[in-house]
Amino acid sequence: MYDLYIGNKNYSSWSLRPWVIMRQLDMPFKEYVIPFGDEIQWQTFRQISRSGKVPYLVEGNIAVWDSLAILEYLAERHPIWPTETSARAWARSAAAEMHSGFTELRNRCSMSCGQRIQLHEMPTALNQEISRLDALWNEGLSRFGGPYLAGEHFTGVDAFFAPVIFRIQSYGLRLSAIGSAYVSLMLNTTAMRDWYQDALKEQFRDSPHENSILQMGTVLQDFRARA
Ligand SMILES: N[C@@H](CCC(=O)N[C@@H](CS)C(=O)NCC(=O)O)C(=O)O
Repeated sequence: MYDLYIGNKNYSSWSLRPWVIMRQLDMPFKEYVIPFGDEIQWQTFRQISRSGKVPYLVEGNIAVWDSLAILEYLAERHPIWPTETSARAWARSAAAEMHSGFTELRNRCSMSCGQRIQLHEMPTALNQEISRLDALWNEGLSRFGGPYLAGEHFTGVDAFFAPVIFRIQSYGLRLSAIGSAYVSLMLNTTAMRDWYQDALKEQFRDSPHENSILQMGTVLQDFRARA
């Protein structure tokens, strides 16, 4: 049994990555949600976590932090990465590209699963990242035959792009027909639906996240439970 510490489901993009694959692959785990902005909970959490950040995984006396390290730890025992070598190499490369890149998308389109937002502007750098994302997804889907990015099964690379799936939905970002079909498929997986439903139930609001969204765009709809 694993213990997984995560942030609010509405906002915590990094937490979604391990959670979604652990749920999708039916791994036994207990989740602990640490709401952003709740100082008491964060202070308590910082006493057990080395980085003070979520996601954070504990198994017995072993602790693992950072979403990439957590997936690699789980990969020692679970089918996180594709079995075929070239698919695995591609999946790891694409996941690493997401982990260290797409900063414009990350900064301008803060994850907020339950909201629909119209961005004030679409700078060239953001359009370039969306084109790159679309090209990358098209490459994986055509090379490995879909329906997931590296082939028949939901793997670590799908988990790494899961937060982007919610960002595309929230900000109405436009992709090719193949890219859009992949977004729909992902939104309909059991694990993504479960996360989304939990996110909508959250009544907690974190001012830094809310303010960053208002700075970048106009909120068109908010499906979250009333604060
Ligand atoms: N690179 C890390 C990033 C983790 C991260 O920044 N987590 C955010 C929440 S989504 C956090 O814990 N923020 C709280 C803080 O910095 O105090 C990962 O992949 O896990």
